Amino acid sequence: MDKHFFWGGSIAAHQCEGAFEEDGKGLGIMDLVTDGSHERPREICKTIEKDKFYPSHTAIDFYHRYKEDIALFAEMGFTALRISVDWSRIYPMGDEEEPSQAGIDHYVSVVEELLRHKIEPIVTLCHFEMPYHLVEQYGSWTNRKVIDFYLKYCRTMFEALKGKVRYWSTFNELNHIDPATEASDIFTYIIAGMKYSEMEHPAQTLASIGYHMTAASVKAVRLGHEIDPENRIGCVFGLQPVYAYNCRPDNALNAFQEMYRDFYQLDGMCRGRFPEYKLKEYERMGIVLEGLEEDREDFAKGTLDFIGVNYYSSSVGHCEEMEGDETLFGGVQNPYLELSRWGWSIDPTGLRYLLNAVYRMYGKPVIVTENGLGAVDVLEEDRSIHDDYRIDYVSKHLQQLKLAVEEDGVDCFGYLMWGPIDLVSATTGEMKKRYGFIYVDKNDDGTGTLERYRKDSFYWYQRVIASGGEALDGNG
Ligand code: BGP
Repeated sequence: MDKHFFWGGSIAAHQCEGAFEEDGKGLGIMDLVTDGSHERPREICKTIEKDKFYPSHTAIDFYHRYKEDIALFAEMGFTALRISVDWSRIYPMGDEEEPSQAGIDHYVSVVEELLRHKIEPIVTLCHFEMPYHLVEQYGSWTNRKVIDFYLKYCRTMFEALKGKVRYWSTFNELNHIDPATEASDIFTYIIAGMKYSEMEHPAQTLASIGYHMTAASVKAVRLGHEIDPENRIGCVFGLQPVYAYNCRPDNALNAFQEMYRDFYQLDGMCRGRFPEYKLKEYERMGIVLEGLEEDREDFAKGTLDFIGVNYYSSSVGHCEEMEGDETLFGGVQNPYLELSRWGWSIDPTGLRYLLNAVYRMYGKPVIVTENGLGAVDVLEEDRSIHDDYRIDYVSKHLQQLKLAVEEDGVDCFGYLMWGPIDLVSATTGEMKKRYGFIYVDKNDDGTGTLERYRKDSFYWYQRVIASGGEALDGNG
């Protein structure tokens, strides 16, 4: 791979930092979500209840251990790390006049530590970390005032990290909410702090949230470019190929529609205008959007510099001939693919398919901002962890990524593995669903020493990076 290709990983503040009450941090939406499991959904609370366990409150204590963890990433040879800033550390309530200096200082220190190790920081401005007060007091993204609060927060970070951070993402996975389809509570909550089942007019609410976040992103891109023209600003999407079950035209059309449902915001951010087809659909559904005229210029001038793709699995479009289990992100399970223990299909070819689709559609540089396998790891007595299944997963995906770049000509400039250090699962709240190259001694109930241990995959990824992506087989 090109020598400028970014090799690294992605983490998110609410899943790794802990320290949820330190240095004036406000309550973030994920601070109200309890632990759960594959079988038991996480509970979404309105206040913190004493007898419940909230994994984000302590997480893996990255807030205090970031130096030690960044040294481990450097040891693996990382050239990039995607982190997120927790909005509620900068503006604890979201609507204050002045930001919290302690919050800003913390992220400046983290970024400086990365730079000291020659690791490029890639900063997500909102990875499910909205101040809860903005939900309670203002109705979250249904209210256009929240766009202004978000932009104020973005300005604070663009200015604080000017000259230090060049790569930004306005949001993480603001997709998965489409007014035409039923959403799950956890998805609408992590994106906007609101439960789907409690929305009075779900279609209108989801459309407003989706539109306002898209408008917030294009405005943030403009702002970031004004503050520093060197800034490269993208947005991260959680995408998956949806295959047609067979060549019956109806099935092909349905699979297409199910797949591209996740793309309307990306269209809006890349093509200089909010998509006409979505407005037509809204008209038919009686949905009204506010601010279209006012935001027009921002859409035209705030197009993305790059696209971040989070890729985990693929699915099959619904059709009469096949009944299968529903997947988390829509569509049904593909009978040709194996599933992870959490029911996510494993489809390396899907990564090549998706990178091609996204690159050909928009012609913009693409980066894999997340990819990985959630699995149960065993810590042996000698503190080793033999995770050959993870090596196999990442290796096969990297082989497909290479084909996309070297044979198909996709301009993909990096691979960031999700959760290079074990952290709290977003959908289930578990620690046991581990992604890392680095094992963290922490259990689902919060017990554990928090010690870090290198897994077999740690040494494997180190060899992959050192070889510039050549040594992809299990033995390096
Ligand atoms: C993505 C999110 C991440 C991460 C990942 C894995 O959608 O951007 O925050 O959590 O999925 O999901 P999980 O943690 O539920 O296994």
